[in-house]
Amino acid sequence: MKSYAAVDLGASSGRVMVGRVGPDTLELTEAHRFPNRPVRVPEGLRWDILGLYAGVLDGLRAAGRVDSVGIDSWAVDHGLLDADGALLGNPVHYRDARTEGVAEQVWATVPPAELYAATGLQYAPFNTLYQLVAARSRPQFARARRLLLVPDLLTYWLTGEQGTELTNASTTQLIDPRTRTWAYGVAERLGIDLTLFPPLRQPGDPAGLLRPEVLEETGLTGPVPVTAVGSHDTASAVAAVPAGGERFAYICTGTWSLAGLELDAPVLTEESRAANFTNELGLDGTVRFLRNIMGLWLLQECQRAWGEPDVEVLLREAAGAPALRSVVDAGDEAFLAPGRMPERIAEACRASGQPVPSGRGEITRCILDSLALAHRRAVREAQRLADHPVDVVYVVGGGTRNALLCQLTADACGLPVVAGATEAAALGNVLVQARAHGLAGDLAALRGLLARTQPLTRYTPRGGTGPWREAAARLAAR
Ligand code: LFR
Repeated sequence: MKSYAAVDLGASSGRVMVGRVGPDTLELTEAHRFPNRPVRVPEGLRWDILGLYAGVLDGLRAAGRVDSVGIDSWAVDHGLLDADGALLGNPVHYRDARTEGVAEQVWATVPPAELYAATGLQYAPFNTLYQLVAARSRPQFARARRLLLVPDLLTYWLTGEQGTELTNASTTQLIDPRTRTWAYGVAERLGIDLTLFPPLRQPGDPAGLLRPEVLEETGLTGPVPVTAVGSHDTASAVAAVPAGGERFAYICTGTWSLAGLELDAPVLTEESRAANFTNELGLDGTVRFLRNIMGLWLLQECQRAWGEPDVEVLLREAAGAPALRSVVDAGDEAFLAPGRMPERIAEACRASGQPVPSGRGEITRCILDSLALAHRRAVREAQRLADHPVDVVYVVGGGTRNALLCQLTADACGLPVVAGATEAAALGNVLVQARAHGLAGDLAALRGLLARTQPLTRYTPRGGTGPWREAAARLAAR
């Protein structure tokens, strides 16, 4: 049996998990969890990357002896390094406003349809491409010689070695999902210097050894290898979907809901672009064809506004509130920025001529109904756009703790939901390391191990989908 440390950084917390893996064993324990608190300074919203790195070191110390370390995090964000390899400022948060209006500038050179045909990436204002165009007029950018995505930056600090892991690179909008390498044409037309990125690395590739200083600080005994994993957290989470066959959809729930399909090839049609589906790269040559939905961010922001009440209390109140009374479009970019969330939700209900939810229970219910409705829409549209029917929806990630959300998702989709793998990203991270260090098996075999070892809960749809169709029509009529 071998042990692996999975560093998994989410938008609101980071954790270091230890996975013990054998042919019929997969046990995950938490070594350390720490908050990830973005910081607003005069120039904008920033990640406290040094604090996160300190959390990683604390976690490795708590993890003790492991056979390898792997890192995953949210996507798109990055640090810039100068010629000496020193970090130039704090990485900018993807919810920062600096990319406002930047897409239009990009589209004047590469129209949106061409950009989609070349990169398969959904439009999101925070795609690394737009961030780079926003950044390049800044004096700091002139000094940048290297760009490292967040997990690659932390890997560099741990090992001294630089690389660009592919699944996360696919969220930059600078990768061609057909060739699985850089979209050279797009970069050239937009004047983006691809030599800023170190060479691509595949999940499973070696990424160096912990530096002697890191060993000393963590009390570990070397050599300890760092292994590239699906370093985009969603890539790791999709790898950990405990599905048996092929006819499944998945929803990775957490701060975001990422809902879609695993495919062998990207869908680059105009229809898919109009529906804002993305083609991110997954493990073993797969494509993650999915849509970003605002996810539990909507609730987290309300909790923050309400002084952090206990989520269990809110869910109990929501369960008693009237169902599907008011819904909002949980895919709407209008909800991306932080702040005033209860008011913004109320405004959206008012603007669409629906009753305005009042009180915490009703607002929480509105959020959960709206998320389930957005899950339904994404699962249905993905099947149609990819011509890939499904019989079951797997829900993984933090949202699996929310039984009401899982049940509403089953009801809305009119499909059974199987929920499990609460720490999906960490599980996928561990499995890719295990495979790189001797565990045999393709993706299906890894999923078999998950299905045999992880507790799963099945939710059967209740009633017909009529009320959900009606709620969808209400939003569409806006
Ligand atoms: C989820 C996630 C999403 C990505 C968003 C921003 O944690 O990685 O997949 O679109 O964060 O990076």
